[in-house]
Amino acid sequence: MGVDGPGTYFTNYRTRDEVSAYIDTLIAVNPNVASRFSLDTQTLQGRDIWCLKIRGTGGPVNKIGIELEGCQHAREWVAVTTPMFIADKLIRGYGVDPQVTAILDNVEFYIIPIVNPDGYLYSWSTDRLWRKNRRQNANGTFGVDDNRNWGYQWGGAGASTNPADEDYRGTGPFSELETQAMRDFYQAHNNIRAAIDFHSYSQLVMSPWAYTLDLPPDVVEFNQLGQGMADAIKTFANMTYEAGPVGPTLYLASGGSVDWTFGARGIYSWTIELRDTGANGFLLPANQIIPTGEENWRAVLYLANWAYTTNPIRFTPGPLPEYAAPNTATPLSVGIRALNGATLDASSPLLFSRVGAGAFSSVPLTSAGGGNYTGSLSGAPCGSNLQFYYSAQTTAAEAAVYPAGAPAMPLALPVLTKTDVLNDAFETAVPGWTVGAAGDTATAGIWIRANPVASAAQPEDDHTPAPGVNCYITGNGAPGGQVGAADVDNGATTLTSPAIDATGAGDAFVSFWLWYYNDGADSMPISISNNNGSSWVTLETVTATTGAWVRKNYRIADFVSPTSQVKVRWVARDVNPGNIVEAGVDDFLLYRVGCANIPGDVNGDGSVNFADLNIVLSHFGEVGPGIPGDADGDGDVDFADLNIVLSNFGS
Ligand code: 0X9
Ligand code: ZN
Repeated sequence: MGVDGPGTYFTNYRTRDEVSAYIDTLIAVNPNVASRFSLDTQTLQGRDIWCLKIRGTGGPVNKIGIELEGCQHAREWVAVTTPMFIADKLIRGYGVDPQVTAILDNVEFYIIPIVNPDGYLYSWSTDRLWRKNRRQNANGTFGVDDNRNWGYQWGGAGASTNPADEDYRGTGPFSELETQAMRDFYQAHNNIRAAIDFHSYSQLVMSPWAYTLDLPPDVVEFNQLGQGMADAIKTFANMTYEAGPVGPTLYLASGGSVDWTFGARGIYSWTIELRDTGANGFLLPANQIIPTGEENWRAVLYLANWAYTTNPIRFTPGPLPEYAAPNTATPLSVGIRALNGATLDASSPLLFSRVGAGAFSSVPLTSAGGGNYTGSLSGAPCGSNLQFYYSAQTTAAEAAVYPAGAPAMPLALPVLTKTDVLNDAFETAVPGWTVGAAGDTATAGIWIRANPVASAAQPEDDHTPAPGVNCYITGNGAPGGQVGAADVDNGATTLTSPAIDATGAGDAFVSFWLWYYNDGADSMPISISNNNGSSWVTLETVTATTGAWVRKNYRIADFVSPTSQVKVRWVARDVNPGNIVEAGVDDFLLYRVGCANIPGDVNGDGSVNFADLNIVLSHFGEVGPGIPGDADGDGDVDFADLNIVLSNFGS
């Protein structure tokens, strides 16, 4: 043995005394990184529950913790050898393998190879297939299942009330000395972010919950990490371990460590069922100790790398308007939470903002409960650009910003007035919409304004949120009809908007929500006219099936110059009568964005006041393009500009 390697230690299962001797051997390999302590509570039979602590000598003083445990269930001997194998790799790899060194300089490991020593000894001395601890129950039977005795959702599904059963839950939450010891250990080590409870057998990598089939918060992260560990396991000997939450993957089991550690302490917690899948079951041949250790070592490396390199703070920004209204506060909301056992410093979230360039200033965000925060951007002049970002930190001072590129790449909101000229959800008849045009020959699927009836090609619901129900659609078939029911056949059907006034301050846009389905070589031209329909310019020719309502948005000046007689039309057509063609249009909007043009409103905030006067005076006499205060836009700031501001003062 010694520094070089474990020798023959992992060629066989080991008694508790041999495990203890090997813990001493490992500590002797590198006493600077490895040490042993016993949990505060001993077992009923007076045995210590040992913890092997491993941490690097470099890196930050405050490291996150990862806990690995085995042998809540006495007969699962490979769940003792596997955490010991991982301890061996960590201790011998420190200062030798750069990856291990980096991990141990950032993560301290707590390895508890025998949670249930009384049961483990009994499985060696008397009953190889003993599972529980060795408590004598009131009715004279022996053993409580430690992995049904933890205090989160204790006593729920998949835990027996019968002391004779293998999954007996005990007389109350944490009635057992082993689970008490573990609970107190976690409470004394609040840096622990991730934990793996090793069991055998079935080859599963399982996350919370075990007490319910409901999915936990952070299910996305759990699924990614679980699959990542299973993939890492596979790289060694191509063994398949299935990943998923305990309940759906295995069975419901309440009162387990995986639920308490996550539910009560926020730790990213796992139950790994080791080899095999049943050929040998609990009696796994000793020649599988090393390969089982190797493949799970890879899973632990994956988890540890993630745990210390991934910032635990997650921001979920609320919806933003497209534009901020000038001189009006813009409310903001953002969800902020800490993952992976970290705790958000509830008073840390800040909103940083600025108008245009310059320094950001910050104000605290206000907690709205449930991990949601609110804030507000101060009103800014029309035409300016609001920039902002969020920051927060954990109680361990891990800081994060959103967006991640801030402050260099903040969020931005243009400050402009948005004016709806025609906003038509097609719920009621608005005058001027017409169906039919010269050249329309379709014999079926003619545009109608209606509540759509689903087919495989047509939506059941319009786009407008409830109570909205109607849209324009290319015909309705009978409910439950075939895919081709009332689709467009034998030519074109044209929907045309009324003439709309797109003139006025700012830039005019047309937007709407579109549904399109086409299984052949058909296409739907969408066109715009600025002369009441005398001539048309194509906005887009849609060919691809959308399969959903999609938003379309066009700046009118990119196609035609905006006039008071702008029209839009959609020509759904079926060139080959055998094809399926369906189209829908909803939530039509013609709008303008810009700044109302008040003479003398040189800062564009919608009124002429001392702020404008001040701008003119402070730039008085300057010459050049775009000088602030150049009210008449003639390239200098002079008495003509001052006169414009004064004569419109107060408007
Ligand atoms: O039933 C168990 O405790 C575990 N399976 S085993 O065959 N090793 O006994 C699964 C445990 C799932 N995790 C939790 N319930 N915490
Ligand atoms: Zn087990």
